[in-house]
Amino acid sequence: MEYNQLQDYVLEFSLDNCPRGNQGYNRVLLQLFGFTGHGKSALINSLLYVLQAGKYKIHAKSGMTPSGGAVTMERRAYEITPTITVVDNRGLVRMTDYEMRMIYAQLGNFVPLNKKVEWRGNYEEFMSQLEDSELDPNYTDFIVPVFIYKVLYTLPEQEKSQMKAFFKNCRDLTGVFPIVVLTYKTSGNYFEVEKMFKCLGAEVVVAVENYSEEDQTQTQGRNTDFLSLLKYALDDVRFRMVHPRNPKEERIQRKKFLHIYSHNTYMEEKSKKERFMARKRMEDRKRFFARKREEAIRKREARRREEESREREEARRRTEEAKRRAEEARAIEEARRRAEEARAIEEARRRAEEAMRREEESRRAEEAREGEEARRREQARRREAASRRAEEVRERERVRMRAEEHRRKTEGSCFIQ
Ligand SMILES: Nc1nc2c(ncn2[C@@H]2O[C@H](COP(=O)(O)OP(=O)(O)OP(=O)(O)O)[C@@H](O)[C@H]2O)c(=O)[nH]1
Ligand SMILES: [Mg+2]
Repeated sequence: MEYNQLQDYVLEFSLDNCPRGNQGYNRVLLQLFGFTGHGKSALINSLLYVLQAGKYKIHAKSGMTPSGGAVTMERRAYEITPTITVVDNRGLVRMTDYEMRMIYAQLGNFVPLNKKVEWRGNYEEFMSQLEDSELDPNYTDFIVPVFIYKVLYTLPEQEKSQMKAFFKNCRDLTGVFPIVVLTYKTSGNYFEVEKMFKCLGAEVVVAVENYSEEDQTQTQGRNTDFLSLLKYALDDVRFRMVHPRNPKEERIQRKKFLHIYSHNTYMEEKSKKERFMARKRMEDRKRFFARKREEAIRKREARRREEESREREEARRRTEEAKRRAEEARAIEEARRRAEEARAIEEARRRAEEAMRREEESRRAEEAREGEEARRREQARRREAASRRAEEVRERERVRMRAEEHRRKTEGSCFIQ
């Protein structure tokens, strides 16, 4: 189909022109879903830019929050052709049960438009909100789910099965597999991502590069991607409108689905919680016994350590005692040795004194003997001197007598003459 034909097809599509007329539907509602920041609002701006001749305008607020949280918090509808309305739903952060429940509630048109979408974690609150939707029931929208996914994002392995289940639930809820729109077409390998979604059950995958304030240059190829997306959606509507439909009945079916889904997830959550609590109780009990066992081991260990330390103390005390005794023995031995030494010294001193005394005595005796000797010698000398003097005296006497004799003789001779 040529570009202009494609555009006309989209712009001129009317539910009234379906084989069985509109069957009670008055608009095609493209319900946009997906993770936050993947380009849902940007897609609405791009669709309006492509379909309404004129300048690029921001209709749906698009961008990034500094915290990485969602920009679109309200469920808002944008009419892009007289038949097609696109709904910018609140995006997913994580595919938790309660976020998914709210996604299905939005998808089933049970959450009011233009009001802040609150994630209801509580089952009862969620069910009451579901009932509130009966105040203004909407069963004239022909719902087409459209899942928006950024090519650059890598879906964690464990979320792939959740995604598959999500697609199946979308089909059960709306009667059609969601059309997958890959944004950021030129920034990543969208063939690979397309393959992944096809493997997860997606029937139609369209890659687009969204327009933005910074990037408004329209090309035929780029615009064709957006128009093709709309054509796929309308073809699907036309395909389903071939069969007789009952919008009220479909709404009831959607509500039943939501009831069952919510109830099942609630029961699952409840039994998960119960299993968790039972496991926790079991673990608590295990922990309690383990703690008791540990305590007993700790006590035993403490007792053993106490015993060991007592034994060590006893050994230390014994060693100390032995040391003390050895010290005492050594001290006694030392004292004995010292006494012995002192005795020996005393003995030696005594002996030395004795020797000295004896020496003194013998010296004195020697001196006495020598004195005696000297005295005797002196006496002998004196006697000798006396006998010499007596001899001398006798000699002198003899000399004198001789002299006298001589003199007398001399004198006698003189007289004779
Ligand atoms: N380059 C490029 N940027 C895109 C594309 N699609 C969206 N963006 C940018 O991605 C950012 C987030 O886009 P939004 O449209 O706000 O995302 P959202 O899914 O509406 O996010 P929430 O409202 O937070 O759930 C914006 O800055 C967009 O300009 C795309 O195809 N290519
Ligand atoms: Mg948004």
